[in-house]
Amino acid sequence: GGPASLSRFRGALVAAVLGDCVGGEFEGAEEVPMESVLQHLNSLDDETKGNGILEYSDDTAMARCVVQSLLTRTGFDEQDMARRFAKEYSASPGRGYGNGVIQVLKKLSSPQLTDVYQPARDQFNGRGSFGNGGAMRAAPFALSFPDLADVKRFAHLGAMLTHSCSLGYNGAVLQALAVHLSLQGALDLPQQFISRLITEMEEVEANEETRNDARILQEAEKPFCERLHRVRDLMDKSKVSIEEVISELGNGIAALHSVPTAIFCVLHCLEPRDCLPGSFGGVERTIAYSLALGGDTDTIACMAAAIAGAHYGIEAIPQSWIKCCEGAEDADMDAGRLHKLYHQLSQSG
Ligand code: R7I
Ligand code: MG
Ligand code: MG
Repeated sequence: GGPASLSRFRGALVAAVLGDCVGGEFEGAEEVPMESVLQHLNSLDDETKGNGILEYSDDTAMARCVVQSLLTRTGFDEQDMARRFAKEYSASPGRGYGNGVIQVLKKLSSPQLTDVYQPARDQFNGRGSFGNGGAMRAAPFALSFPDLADVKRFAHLGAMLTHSCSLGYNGAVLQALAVHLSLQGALDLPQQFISRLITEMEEVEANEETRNDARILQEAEKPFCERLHRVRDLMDKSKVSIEEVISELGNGIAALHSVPTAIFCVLHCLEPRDCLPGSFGGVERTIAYSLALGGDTDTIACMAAAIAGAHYGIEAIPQSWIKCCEGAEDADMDAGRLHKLYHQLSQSG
């Protein structure tokens, strides 16, 4: 489809759910042989095996809250979004939430709470969380707001409800920017895509909070920009090993060690790869490759798949995968609603 087509919206939101559901199998595993990944993915096609339904985790649970809030409020409403996070957590606390964020979600359900951003600020001795929990649910911001400045602003604020460290919320901004650009067709020119992300993040990271957090955590002055340069260097190499990707970009639970990694997975899988079946389309390649990195597989696959899905569209997603992932059909319906909101906002803006 063309820029911002319905197929791209559906592709992005559905693929994100698949990445989460399918990636859950290997979350936290240190080494994941590609053979195990392909075995797991092949079993999705085999209905007789009766794999049952793969459940989604906190990644999708929170993204669904973001979607419902943006749709119901026709835009960003921090009170409403915070309430939905809290309600979702108390209804299904067993979705695999990060250890720290649970405290925030409990505090957010208190009726006495006046500032919904305060619980997040109290995390980790007042420094805030740098986990990837803000980034894992950032795609819906790109699918709601046509204007780039709005995508950045609301992805930032949406992440701040749980992640007040710049290394957390800037990861959410980067993930939303990547989905935004992919939706416009920017992955047709991968070199320009990565350059564009670097240019945008130069601006996003040009402030006191980012410099402070980076200094305290002993990172480069503009941590995400530095990582995106590493992504570009890896893109330029003719051969890249899994070990190299992990050591250069990471596969961990910090946004800094997972959002640039997810972006690399998408870029690396734009073309067929020897290690992946020739029958795989782009979304399948991206998810398979993300899982083979090990570590925070559900989240890296979820974020990479959202970006890839916005590029390839819904046609690139196997029906059999949709059928065995909890919440995939819902995501498809919601994508249609977000597509409407997006085009409604682009006419009024
Ligand atoms: O970021 P968050 O929502 O976790 C998301 C991850 C995804 O992989 C999900 O799939 C789920 O498995 O969890 O939750 P947080 O608790 O805010 O952050 C995750 C973890 O990062 C924390 O439990 C800490 O171990 C670590 N972390 C920090 N550690 C030290 N200092 C995050 N921020 C800090 C910090 O400032
Ligand atoms: Mg999860
Ligand atoms: Mg995870």
